[in-house]
Amino acid sequence: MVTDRSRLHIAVQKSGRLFEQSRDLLKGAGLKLQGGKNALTARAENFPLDVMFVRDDDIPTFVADGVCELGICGQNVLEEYALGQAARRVRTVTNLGFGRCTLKIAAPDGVVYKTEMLAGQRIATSYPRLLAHFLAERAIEAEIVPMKGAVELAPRLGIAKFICDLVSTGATLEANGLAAVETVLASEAVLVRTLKPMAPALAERADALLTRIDGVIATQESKYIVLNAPKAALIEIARILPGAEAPTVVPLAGRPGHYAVQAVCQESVFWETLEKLKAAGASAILVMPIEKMML
Ligand code: PRT
Ligand code: ZN
Repeated sequence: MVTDRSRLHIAVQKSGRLFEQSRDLLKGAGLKLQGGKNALTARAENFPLDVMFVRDDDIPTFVADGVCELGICGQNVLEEYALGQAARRVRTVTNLGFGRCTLKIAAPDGVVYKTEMLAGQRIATSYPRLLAHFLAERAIEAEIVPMKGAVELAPRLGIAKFICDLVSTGATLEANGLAAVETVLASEAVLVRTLKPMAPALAERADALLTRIDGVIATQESKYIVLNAPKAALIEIARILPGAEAPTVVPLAGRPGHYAVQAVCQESVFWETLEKLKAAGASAILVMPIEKMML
């Protein structure tokens, strides 16, 4: 594939569990994407970036080879790929907070599990390298049965006794009479960057986009809180505000000893948090979403 070296390229899953949130992240970073639903690429109108829609399994290769300077994929896919390489050729820039799942070993319901039990057994998985690594670290020899999909059927079909597969809600395991017994890898979507050298102008564009993406991620959890409080309550209130560094405290006009407190909270603000703030003496508490943030 020949790519225009004056533009950035980001590899994103074409369809599947990561597609929507990957697209929303890019939109949140202000990119206006052209191209229809079935297009293989989309051009950003207002940023020198092309999006390439590919299968998630191919994303690490695209980024490692420098066909795309950036990519979004699950850590599961990334680590499985990396274990097959002599050296790491992509760098994880940031965790994206979506696509969370766990690669787990599962056993038939009712098995009283111990790790050593895996020795000599057949384990079906779509992640043979991650599983091999897990077993090697524990000096367990077992037979890995690679499968492309429908791994959860393997025990019922007599192909393997155990499986090693991604789990999010656990419903698939449950429906197949299996129970998760061991964690191999906790995963979420990550933004990756090629380790191939980039021309300085392109690297600058990548940095600019990554700064925007960091801002999008920061605003997702962050809230802006404004409240009133008497002087005596300020220390306790600052302690309760979740993930807020150095709140702004300004005197309230006409109410001696009372202050307005403003803070960016970089963690979730729950009703319980508001109740605690009120109990500590806060009043007129406002919680507002933050639209854009540049850190
Ligand atoms: O076509 P392409 O190759 O791009 O897509 P794909 O079918 O290989 O991947 P896709 O879209 O299923 O998943 C993309 C990524 O989403 C994965 O690589 C993970 O990083 C992440 N992810 C998050 C998951 C899950 N949750 C998940 N639950 N990927 C797969 N599953 C499957 C799992 O394999 C099992 O079959 O969902 C089932 C279990 O789900 P629960 O909810 O029943 O536990
Ligand atoms: Zn895939």
